[in-house]
Amino acid sequence: MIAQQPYVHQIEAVFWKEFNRQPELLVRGPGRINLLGEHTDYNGGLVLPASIDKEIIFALGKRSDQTGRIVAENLNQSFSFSLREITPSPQGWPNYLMGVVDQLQKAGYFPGGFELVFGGNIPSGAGLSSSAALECGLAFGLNQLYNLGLSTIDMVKLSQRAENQFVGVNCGIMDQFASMFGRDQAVIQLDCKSLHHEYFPFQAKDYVLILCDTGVKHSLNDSEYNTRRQECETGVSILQQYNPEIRLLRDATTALVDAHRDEMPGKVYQRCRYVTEEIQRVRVACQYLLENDLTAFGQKMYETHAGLQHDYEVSCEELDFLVDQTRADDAVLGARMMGGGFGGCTINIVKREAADAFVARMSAVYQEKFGIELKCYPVRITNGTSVLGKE
Ligand code: GAF
Repeated sequence: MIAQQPYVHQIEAVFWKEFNRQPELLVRGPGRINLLGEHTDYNGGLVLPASIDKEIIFALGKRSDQTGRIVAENLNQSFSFSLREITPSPQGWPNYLMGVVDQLQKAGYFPGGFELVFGGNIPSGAGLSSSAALECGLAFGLNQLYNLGLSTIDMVKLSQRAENQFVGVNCGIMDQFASMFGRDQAVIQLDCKSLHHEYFPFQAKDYVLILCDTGVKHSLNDSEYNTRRQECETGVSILQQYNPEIRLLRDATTALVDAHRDEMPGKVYQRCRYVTEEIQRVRVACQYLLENDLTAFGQKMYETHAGLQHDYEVSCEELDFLVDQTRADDAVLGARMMGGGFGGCTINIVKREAADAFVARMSAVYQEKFGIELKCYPVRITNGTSVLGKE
């Protein structure tokens, strides 16, 4: 169980103030990190995420009508909608929640109305999947509140569809899966094709995971994400001409991609090679975790960064700078950009005893180079979405 944060009481208090009663249910929906396996999920490959102690708390209660009344505590905003007529809102954030209700209904589940206050400590825009935490937390909460009978994997898939179809972001399944299936002190090796998953121990007693937030989000983000997906699909269609059994890049090997290099446009070749190498890297790195060899694991993180920087081309100056700054630091075992790219955070494995010095040094050099205050978040791996108090 993780220690309850002071904002849990704040959220309960706001629920009282708004709705004049206690919430019936408190749910915790965590954000996620990803240790390795970047841009592999939509290629059916392996990823290695975990849910963390950056979270959204949901205070929920039933209503007797068909209305959803929502208060976003951090934003000091509220929103109401009819469950009978769900249409996207220009306000943005309500779409992650309405999308879940919409998908529940499309799948034949009909929760009644609800009152919701949510808030937490996931830094916005840092790439820690507050969107997946929102979707999964509400799916989980309504499933509990109304006894809908959905399985955990149903809720994951439904939350991903909410993001794809209602919000309009063409993400893979990693973020929602990690937010739901996370486990204390373990990373999840998820096969994004079969959805088979295994937990690998990540008990970095002498080390701490620190996220360094660039504070930037370059606008290329969404369009380039979709372009990468298309480039991977182009690669698959070329490989398919020779190997009809290949449906996704995860069905190919680096050797096969190399064998067809001449048939592929240069960028398509680079993307495909990165993806096949990255999937293999996850396999090898998990073996290192079993051997408790975090030094070798950290080297794989640097290899991933190089692939994302040079072959997949989703990094940016700020991320590269932060990773480069760690290379000569003996206290850092591994560092890389994390998530979709073009901004957000780097993830670093740092010796616990050197963590404060690491944060101070990184903040100073980043401020000097870019004039931006570097926010650093030490994170702990926790259980996934759960009823608060029962995690
Ligand atoms: C974003 C997406 F939402 C994930 O599905 C994944 O593709 C990731 O980028 C890159 O690994 O977080």
